[in-house]
Amino acid sequence: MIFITLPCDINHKNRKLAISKNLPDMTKQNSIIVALIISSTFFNNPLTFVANCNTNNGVDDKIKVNLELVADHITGPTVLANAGDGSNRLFICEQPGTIKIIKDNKLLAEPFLDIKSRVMSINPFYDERGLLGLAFHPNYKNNGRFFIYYSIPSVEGDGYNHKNILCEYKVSSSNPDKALMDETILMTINEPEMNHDGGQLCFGSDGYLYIGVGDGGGAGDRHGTIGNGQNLNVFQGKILRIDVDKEKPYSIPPDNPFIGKDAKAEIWCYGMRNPWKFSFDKQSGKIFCGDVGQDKYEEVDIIEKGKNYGWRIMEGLHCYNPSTNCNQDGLTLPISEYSHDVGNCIIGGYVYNGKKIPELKGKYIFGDWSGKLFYLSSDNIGLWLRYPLFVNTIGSENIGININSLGEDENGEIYVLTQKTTGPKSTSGAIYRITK
Ligand SMILES: [Ca+2]
Repeated sequence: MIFITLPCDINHKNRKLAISKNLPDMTKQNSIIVALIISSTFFNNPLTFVANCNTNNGVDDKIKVNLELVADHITGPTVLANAGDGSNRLFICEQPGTIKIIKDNKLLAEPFLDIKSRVMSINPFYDERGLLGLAFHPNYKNNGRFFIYYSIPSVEGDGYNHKNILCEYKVSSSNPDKALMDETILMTINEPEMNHDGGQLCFGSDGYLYIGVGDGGGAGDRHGTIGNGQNLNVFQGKILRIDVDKEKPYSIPPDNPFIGKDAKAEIWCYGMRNPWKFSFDKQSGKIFCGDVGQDKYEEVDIIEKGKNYGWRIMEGLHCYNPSTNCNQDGLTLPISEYSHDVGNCIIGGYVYNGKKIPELKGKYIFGDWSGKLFYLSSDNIGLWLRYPLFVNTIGSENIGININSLGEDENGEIYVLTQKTTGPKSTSGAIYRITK
């Protein structure tokens, strides 16, 4: 594979080629690219381009949106999911352990599920533990099954900070706005540190459940001799894939990539740091993942079976451990990255497949915890370029409050889960719909 990193400015239609200190001769650079494309085609050698965007270069293509307040006074919103049952209700996870319903644009007072007593006690000022994941079974309308991921205390003296558990619940047969309290635990993951818990749950169109797990926390993926991300014998630093339909508590899909190897058979891909949010593009079936960076770079990956996304060898497009001359053989690099000059913690989002904003169709909408909204757009040579998602009423892509998460409704419209004051018990959470 030939790999080349390009700045955002390059070779994008309707935009003047930038002349920067880094690229004094863009014409020459374009000639090199054309030559590489021809040679890679000639030699049947896949060519990978990555847009290395540290500035917002999409001024000419600016798409303007608005944010419509849907609900506020939410406590530490972590997830917005839909049940896919035709009701178009929105289900909001609150980090301390409740799931609330927004029905017909109104937040219901009575929670869908309240498991605050099961979720471990979390620090009111900052904590990454809590209720972190929710996904409804593809056949939820008929079977009422849904899955959550949350943190519970470790057993005293076991050396772990806490456990994250994947559990199955069911809706009440008499009240669609109320879940039963019965719980089946599918998976228990011992976590050495408080942070990098992952927790994203998504069903693919293949009917399997995909689970994002962070690297175990601390900093620099410091657990184990090669870190957790590169260790195929632990769940941490992975996206997992399981079948929740054939056996209890679950089974391994027969085409998982590490079956029969010295590895956990649940692993779909590895080398992740904290894949806090990933999602399927309903149109292409591709998985887009925002993998949170360490100290310098945030990245977006397209997730594929069995691939190694690099952490802790690399942070984004850069060597991390070792800090120079790292071995990049076999690593799959991000489709886009940005430095901490731009943001500090990527919040993965969704490829837009809604109807309200046609110009966003096929673009990957995401955010940064610092309050910025962005989108990636694929150009005609397969480069994903990053642009600010300009919010009209605010006059910026920076909405000025923390972005915890994004979500999608049954119609493909996208929501932003925000919080004005930090801390999982702050009631300053608010949900906004992205509109035209
Ligand atoms: Ca990576």
